[in-house]
Amino acid sequence: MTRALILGGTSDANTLAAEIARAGVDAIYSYGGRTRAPAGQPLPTRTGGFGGVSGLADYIRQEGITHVVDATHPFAAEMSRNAVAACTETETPLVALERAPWVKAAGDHWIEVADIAAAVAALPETPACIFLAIGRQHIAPFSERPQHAYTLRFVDPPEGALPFEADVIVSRGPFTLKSELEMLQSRRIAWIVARNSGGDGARAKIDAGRALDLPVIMISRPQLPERPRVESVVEVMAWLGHRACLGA
Ligand code: 3Y8
Ligand code: NAP
Repeated sequence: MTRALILGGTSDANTLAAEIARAGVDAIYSYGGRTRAPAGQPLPTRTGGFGGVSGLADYIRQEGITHVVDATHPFAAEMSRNAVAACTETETPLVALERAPWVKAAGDHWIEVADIAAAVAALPETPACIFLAIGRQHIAPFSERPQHAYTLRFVDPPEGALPFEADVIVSRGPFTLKSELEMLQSRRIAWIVARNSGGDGARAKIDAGRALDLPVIMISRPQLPERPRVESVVEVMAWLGHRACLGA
């Protein structure tokens, strides 16, 4: 009997949860607890870390989990690494639902960098209006370049002081081309810093950047261990032994 653990927290995970609920598959949706009011799910939900690899392995055993779907964000590297280790230890089938990275299109001005530190180093010397579209957790290194006027975008209002002077937009997305164009133009943004998240939920800023001929410092994805991966909810449902209703 299938009992799936969905490591969630993304729009793809939310689409998967709806399909799983529709198919009547026994499953638990898991959030890391990063946001104050995550979107509700049509599945039993748990929130917070498991306690590393051993905590996740114990959870799998105690909950009788038969399948794990890693539907976390491509930059949730620690969670993904732990899932590979815990599923290997407990011999539990694992599949990753991982959307393809964005690919540079004609007209894109990308400066592709490996990580946050390289993104900071890629910023111009002369003061500019910079949109940091990388959330809240990893912005501190940008305090090394205080000459710029930064716009940040968080899911929840900031708690406490920011590591540097910045203007914060509070919005959880997904975002539209129209709203991104308006935001970039009204704030006279000259540079965008983004992670190569892939998917549709956050690509509007990339399309808006192209339309406005803006340079985009694009942070590449972290390396993850080898694991079975698919790019669609339909493939996950087939892996779970169920037909998806999505456009079927
Ligand atoms: C808690 C679940 C939906 C899902 C929305 C997707 C789309 C918007 C793109 C920008 C980039 C960013 C950020 C982003 C995207 C979707 C999707 C996606 C980027 C929620 C969610 C959780 C989180 C955690 C949050 C991080 C932050 C990252 C904001 C829910 C809304 C910047 C990633 O304050 C914090 O601590 C926030 C932390 C991890 C990155 C960071 O380092 O700050 N996501 N995002 C999940 C959990 O607790 O397990 O609250 O409902 C999910 C979504 N985030 O359709 O409703 O791709 O799926 N999320 C990045 O760099 O790409 C926004 O602003 O343009
Ligand atoms: P991370 O750095 O890879 O994970 C750090 C620790 O947080 C993990 O080891 C685990 O703690 C806990 N954790 C993370 N995701 C979890 C989940 N879905 N369920 C239970 N525990 C989880 O994670 P992150 O990058 O902060 O991402 C956290 C959440 O936000 C994930 O659900 C992810 O899908 C979502 N998200 C992240 C981004 C991003 O840019 N990183 C973007 C959109 C959405 P233990 O070791 O104690 O088990």
